[in-house]
Amino acid sequence: MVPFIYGSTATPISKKDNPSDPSHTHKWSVYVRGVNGEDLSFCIKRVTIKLHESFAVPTRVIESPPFEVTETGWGEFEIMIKISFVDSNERPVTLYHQLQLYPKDEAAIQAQGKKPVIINHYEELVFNEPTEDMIEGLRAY
Ligand code: SLL
Repeated sequence: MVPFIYGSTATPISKKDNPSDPSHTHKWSVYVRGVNGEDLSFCIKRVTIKLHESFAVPTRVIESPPFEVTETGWGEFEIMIKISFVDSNERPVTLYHQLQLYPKDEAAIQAQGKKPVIINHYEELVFNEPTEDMIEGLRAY
């Protein structure tokens, strides 16, 4: 069993931080990583992250860690995250994450200032027949 985190962090940016596109209000990252930031490449081969179609290149394929996309933008949307494994016998796993730029309640928006909005989901990968390499990797995890 491999515990991991997927989610996003988003920080407001001011126009002068992003003069090329003043409509962009936030800088954000979406990621898949170990619960303490560990590198999961011992079992993850590739992470495909599908963004909203308003992005010039919506599908991002990440073949090496960090399995992460950082962007600037203006809106919230659902992100598809597909995880493919080193062991090709393991079926890829598809997850959905709602990108959140703004805190949920009014009080938090007032208090926010430039603090990031962080939404993390904790999940576990269960491999029925882990390979020797994976067992070795898990020992180090
Ligand atoms: C909304 N349904 O209207 C959502 C869509 C899309 C956000 C949000 C694009 C950035 C760029 C961007 O931030 N799209 O132009 O590269 O709120």
